[in-house]
Formats: sequence, C-alpha cells, structure tokens
Amino acid sequence: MIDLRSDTVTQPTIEMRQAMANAEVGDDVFGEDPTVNQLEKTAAELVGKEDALFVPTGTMGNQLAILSHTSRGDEVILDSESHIFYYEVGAPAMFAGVQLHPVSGLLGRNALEKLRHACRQPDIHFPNSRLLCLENTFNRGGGTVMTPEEMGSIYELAKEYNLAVHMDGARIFNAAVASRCDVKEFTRYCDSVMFSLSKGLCAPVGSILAGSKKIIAKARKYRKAMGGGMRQAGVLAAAGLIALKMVDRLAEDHANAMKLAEGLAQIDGLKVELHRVQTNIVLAEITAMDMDAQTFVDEMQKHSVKVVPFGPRLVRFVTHKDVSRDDIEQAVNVAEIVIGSI
Ligand code: TLP
Repeated sequence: MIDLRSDTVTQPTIEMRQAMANAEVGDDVFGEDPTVNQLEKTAAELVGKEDALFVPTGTMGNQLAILSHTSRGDEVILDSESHIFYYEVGAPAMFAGVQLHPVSGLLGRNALEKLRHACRQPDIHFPNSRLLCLENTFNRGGGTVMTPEEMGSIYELAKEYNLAVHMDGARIFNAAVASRCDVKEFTRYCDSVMFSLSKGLCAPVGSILAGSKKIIAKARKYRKAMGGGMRQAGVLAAAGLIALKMVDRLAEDHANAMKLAEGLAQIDGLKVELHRVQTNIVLAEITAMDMDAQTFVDEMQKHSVKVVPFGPRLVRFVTHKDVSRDDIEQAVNVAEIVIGSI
C-alpha cells in the first residue's frame, strides 16, 4: 500500500524506538521527567521562545493557545479554511468559549487589507478582538508558505490592534526548509507557536506549544485541566527529541511532492497548480467529467494507493518518509489508470 493520505501516518524510526525504550522518565506533572524537560527546553530554543510545553496533539496545542490568550466572549480572527476553524471540532467554542471570526482568504493575497477589515474598533456592540491565528504552512491552501516578510507585516498590523498572534505551525519546519532559512525567521512574528513532531518529523505522538513564560505557564495549567498531564511522558518525548534532528529530511518530501505534482499535471482530467506546490502537499482538482473526489479516492485504493478527498472534486496527496521515489512514480501511474477508466 502506498499511503499518501497524510504525513501523520509516518512510522517512528528504529532510532526513535530504541530511544523510547531507554528513556529516562519521571512524573511530568511534578515537572520531574528529565526527557520531557529536555525536549521542552530544546524546542523552545529552536523556535526562539522563552518556554515550551509538550502536548499530545497539535489540536490540543492550538486549543491551549486559544485558552491562554483569550477570555470568554473574546473574538479570534482566522482564515475560514484554517485547521483550527475547519478541523478542530468546534473546540474553541467548547473550551475557551470564544467567538471565531472566519475570514475567507486571510492566508492568501491581500492579507493586510482583509485583516484590517476584520479588526474591530471599540464599540459597545462588538466583541473584543483578542487573537489572530495564522497557519504556516497552510494545509488547505496546499501546503503553501507564508513568507517571513508577509508574517512580519501581518504581525505589525495585529499589534496596532492589540491582537496576540498564535501560529498553527504544525508544518512550520516544512516552511523553513522550503525557504532555506532558520525557523526563527518565522516564529519571531508570533506570540505563540504550535508545531507537530508527529507529521513529517516522524515521531509517533506529540506536538510542542512555545511562547513566553507567562503564556506557557497558563497553557500548562489548562493542559492539566484538559487531562493532558501525562506522567512518564519521557517515553514519547524521547522520540520527539530525535524528531527535532530530522528537520533536514523534509527537503526530500518536498522534492517528491514536486515530482508527484509534475506527473499528475500531465494527466488529462487532473489539474494541479504547480506554483502552489511549495512543500509536501499536492492538491489535484479532478476536471474529468463524471468523477468526484470520493470515487477517485476509492478507485485509487483498489490499486493500493491511499489519498484523501479534500473537496467535492479536490484530492490531497501528502509525501513523507515512508513513500519512496518509486512509490511516487507508481502513484502517478495509478492516477492515470483511474482517470483513464472513465
Ligand atoms: N492535520 C491532519 C488532519 O487533521 C487534517 C492532516 O492530515 O493534515 N494544524 C494543522 C495545520 C494540521 O494539518 C493538523 C493535522 C493539526 C493542526 C492537528 O494536529 P493533530 O492531528 O496532532 O491534532
């Protein structure tokens, strides 16, 4: 099976499994797990923040950030296609009790104009706008990178309106590798950042939330409240420490994604916007008559290639450590057979 559904499917490496078996552990709720402490320290330094928190999932990291930056009834501005709005089960309403203000195209062109329009002036009728959430790379945008320059001007405008900025950087290292720059070039323009260890970096479990000491102290308490005090979590953090050394390998995923995109773009009946293929995600639109995304996905699976539907006629392919160059060629061949079969 060639699994291109997500980079979340990556298997931990042998080195990770050995480190997990040998990890020194303690009770992390008492702050006594040396491996978790080391991971949090290393992660904070890597992204240039004062402190960091190890969390089980990216979703929890994003939700803790929202809880820590806001009060009930505040408003959070974000893109209507962002993961927090689209895929996190309405959690900001459940837990933080905030109002989400989804802005279409916020993570695309004319971001500044859109943000200015979304920000509220003080008025008795309006909620308090408190937080802006960015996403880099932008998953539903096709893994596109928001450049440090773009982030910088958005950050400046957010500060004019007194907004804190949280970055859902589940794949921020993909952005850094694709831009050939230090990840701090991105993270300097946010007050908190969540990034995943469990996607292209191959850890079995875990994400990091990083920010100021004050924000992370709040998040640590909320993590406990949400049942995320994980005790001997060093067995997981051990894999996370190795994940942080695997950043450079993401370049391979990006090269494979481009190869895949070029192959798919040749197929009559599929459309791929090559300029949007900047990291490890490829979105293909089905232009062939009489085939929707779900049928395409089902047919691909019959030929042992797994992908996911991303819209009525849109399909997502994600490259990662466990797909080889040969697998990519095979996936293109299968897509051609599937499209040719109608
Ligand atoms: N994304 C998953 C699915 O939930 C869609 C995927 O396969 O891409 N932020 C971003 C930008 C993400 O892409 C994801 C996961 C998360 C947050 C949530 O991370 P987890 O799955 O660890 O909760």
